[in-house]
Amino acid sequence: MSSQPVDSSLAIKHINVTESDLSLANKVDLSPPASLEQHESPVSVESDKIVLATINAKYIHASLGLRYLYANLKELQANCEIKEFVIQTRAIDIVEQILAAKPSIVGFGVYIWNIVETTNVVSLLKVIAPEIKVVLGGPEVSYETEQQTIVEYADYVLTGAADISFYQLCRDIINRTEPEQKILKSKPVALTELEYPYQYYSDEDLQNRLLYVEASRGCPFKCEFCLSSLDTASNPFELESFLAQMDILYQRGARNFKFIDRTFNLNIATSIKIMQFFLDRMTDDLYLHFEVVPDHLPRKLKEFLAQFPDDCLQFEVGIQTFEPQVQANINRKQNNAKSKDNLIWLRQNTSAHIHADLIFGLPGETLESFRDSFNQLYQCKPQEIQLGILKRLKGSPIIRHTQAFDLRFNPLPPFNILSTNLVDFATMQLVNRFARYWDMIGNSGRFKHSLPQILSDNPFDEFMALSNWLFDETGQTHQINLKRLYELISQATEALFPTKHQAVISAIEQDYAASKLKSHFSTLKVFAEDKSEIKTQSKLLQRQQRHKS
Ligand code: B12
Ligand code: SF4
Repeated sequence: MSSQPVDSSLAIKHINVTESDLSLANKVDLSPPASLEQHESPVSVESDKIVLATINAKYIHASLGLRYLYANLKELQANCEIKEFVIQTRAIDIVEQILAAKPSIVGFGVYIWNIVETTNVVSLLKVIAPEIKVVLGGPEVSYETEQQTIVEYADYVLTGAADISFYQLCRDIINRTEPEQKILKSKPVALTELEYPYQYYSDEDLQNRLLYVEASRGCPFKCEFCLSSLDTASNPFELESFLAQMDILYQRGARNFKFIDRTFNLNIATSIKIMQFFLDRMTDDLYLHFEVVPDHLPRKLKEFLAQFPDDCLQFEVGIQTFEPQVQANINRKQNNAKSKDNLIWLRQNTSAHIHADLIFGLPGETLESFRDSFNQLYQCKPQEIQLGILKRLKGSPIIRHTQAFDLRFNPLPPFNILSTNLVDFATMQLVNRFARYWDMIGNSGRFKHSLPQILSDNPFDEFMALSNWLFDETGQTHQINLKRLYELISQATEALFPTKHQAVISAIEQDYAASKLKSHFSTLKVFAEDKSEIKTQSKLLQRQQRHKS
């Protein structure tokens, strides 16, 4: 693209040039100011063209934040283009695609999952086309802003919800009335003044991606590990107009709605109206995801939930910890008994898929107290238990405990906790691997018959033993192929719980059959060492198989 040698000092040089120099270069005749002449940019810039870009965690996640900014760009919208990328794309290719649009302003949505990649993109962009104004926004740059490398490369950072402030800043840049400060705080937005973004989900988005929607913004709770604890309240969008938007999406063929409201069941009357809206439009392929607080399911809401058919509802239920002292430390108000009763009720009376979250590494948590939380949650039988490791989110109040609990966080994304005063690094690693294997074995649903037999009534300890055995044996927590995983679990059971082995093998055979893997179960190496026993076993299984058929 550029014949210009890559000189990283250029970016720094550019930042030292005053804002007004650059705006003149851009807006008057597109030639660089005298001070930049020897680094003449090879990239042409179309007057007032805006690109809104972000790097999503995966293709399936469409960015709602960018669509809000785009929806509220008023007269500037016609000259704006959204460009979404995924984190696997090389920075240089992203830059190339952005430059192809010839923008004069590029806004980047910056999040914990893309901070490294976006920093690379912005630094490259500023070398190749220093005259382009780069505006950053999003939760990752909204706190501890000055300390971040990416901010050095940017022209502006707009912290907070920028639905309206991005428009105002672009207008100021275009009118050459740019603000002097680099870091600007967005004013709180009145939801009633916002244009809805949903029409900017394309038909391709509707077909292939998760559609994020929000009926409210903010959270009234104050769990200190979470960024939403900084919100003062949960503010609803006007329900009728919101549902009208959902109806348009539905009429266009959308069937996969992911509600990102922090607490969907906060206002029960609203939750019920939303439920009723979808019940009235029920189809076989409708899929709804909600984040709910577990201790607030009044009878009226339960009656509605029970009416939904199979495979339609998914609930993300934050438990985080059942340990009262840890809950107090992080300011999380949760009625544990009610939460457990409700989880059990949901499993017994609805077909909702429950995805329950626990976090390890919270201040005051020990391996033993975490084990208790896991065991209690396991007894409630959610289909999935998401085991998260505490992360240091910029701006989250949990940071206040850093000294008292000797919280040591990874300085690099995802800023995960490495040790606390109660959990050493080695233990943290054990739980990290436990979480990874749990995803593969527990949450995948591939071991539905065998896993309960392995775990019996001591789930945490038995799974920890399994996890440690798997890691000792393979040295891997990723890229274990499925057939091998069935073999490994059989072998681990033989080594760790020999008395259960025979029963577990039979259950694994059922799970294996459900997996639809091609090779016959009898070819699996279900014993670790004894080859002759394997042969006998395979013969035995083959005979049993013949009897069955
Ligand atoms: C969808 C989502 C995801 C998706 C990813 C989506 C994607 N695009 O790829 C998935 C499920 C993968 C995900 C994962 C995680 N997530 Co998440 N996620 C969300 C969620 C629920 C919705 C985001 C959203 O659309 N919000 C609605 C829009 C309107 O708000 P917004 O995105 O913040 O955008 C506004 C502003 O930020 C700003 N803005 C945004 N872009 C831009 C661009 C410019 C130029 C400007 C000026 C402003 C600006 O203006 C927008 C409009 O007001 C939020 C919680 C929430 N309700 O916001 C958490 C959230 C973003 N996630 C969070 C976290 C911590 C995680 C995880 C680390 C959780 C974990 N597993 O431990 C992982 C990381 C994944 C990874 N691979 O590393 C944190 C963010 C922390 C951070 N600093 O980025 C949030 C805020 C949750 C929280 N309350 O703590 N997440
Ligand atoms: S964890 Fe959930 S309930 Fe707690 S502050 Fe965050 S969004 Fe609100």
